[in-house]
Amino acid sequence: MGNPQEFIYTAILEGDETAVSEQVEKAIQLGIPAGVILNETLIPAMAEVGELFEKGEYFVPEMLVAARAMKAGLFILKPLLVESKNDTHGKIAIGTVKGDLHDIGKNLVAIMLEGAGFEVVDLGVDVPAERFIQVVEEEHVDIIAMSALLTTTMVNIEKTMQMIQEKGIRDQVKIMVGGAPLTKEYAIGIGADGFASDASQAAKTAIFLMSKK
Ligand code: B1M
Repeated sequence: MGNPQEFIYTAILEGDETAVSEQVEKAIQLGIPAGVILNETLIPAMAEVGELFEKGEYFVPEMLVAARAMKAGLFILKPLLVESKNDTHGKIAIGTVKGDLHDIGKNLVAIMLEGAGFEVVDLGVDVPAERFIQVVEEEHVDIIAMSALLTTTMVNIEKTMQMIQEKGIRDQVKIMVGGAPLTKEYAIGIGADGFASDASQAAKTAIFLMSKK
């Protein structure tokens, strides 16, 4: 018999949502920490899905079912990853920018931010600049967190920042950005206040930005 982590890995590659749920439950029962299941199994399995897509062995439908399977696992892990919400650090609106439908990384960042004590307003995917502006104006969020997974949608982070500047509300909000194609240099270049390469780093970055408000 293999261990549940091997089963989870294979089940994500096969897009088998039910098997992922069952094996994640089993791994938890065996005492494997949620962070280990996430970082050593779910995330590497998705990385392999990306590699198979690049090699032309997987196509969009396979990526889609793998993503659904990963989400099923994340759903079970979420309560274990979000530990305490008692100490509210501030309010953050998070979204994947316009034109971009990738939400697993963004969801993971939202989970970690909640776990770090932030009130999180999740705007979803394909979020236009106007919607980010609306939450700054109407919900007075402290931080806007923008995610982009495609080189073609990174530009919409810059466009959103430009529109926030033009609206005259840039000094009301801190802006942090992230997503696989982004770099710290890019974030500095476009004038973002913060960048994080992964979800736990994102929570640290947000706490740091609140200390600068
Ligand atoms: Co797409 N896709 N996809 N895809 N997809 C990638 C991103 C790609 C790298 C695959 C590849 O070629 N290897 C490639 C992008 C190439 C590029 O631009 N450089 C790609 C492509 C090309 C496409 C399409 C264009 C394919 C097509 O239609 N021909 C299309 C675009 C659709 C669109 O968005 N308009 C497309 C579609 C899809 C699906 C819908 C099928 C599905 C997404 C389903 C979903 O999210 N609900 C999908 C998937 C699953 C992937 C891969 C395989 C996995 C992404 C993922 O969830 N990773 C991906 C390949 C890969 O990443 N290796 C790929 C796991 C996740 C935990 O990691 O999202 O990186 P990640 O998030 C990390 C960090 O980046 C960071 O923290 C997270 C946690 O550690 N982070 C932040 C993310 N946001 C942050 C924000 C922050 C801070 C940190 O602060 C605000």
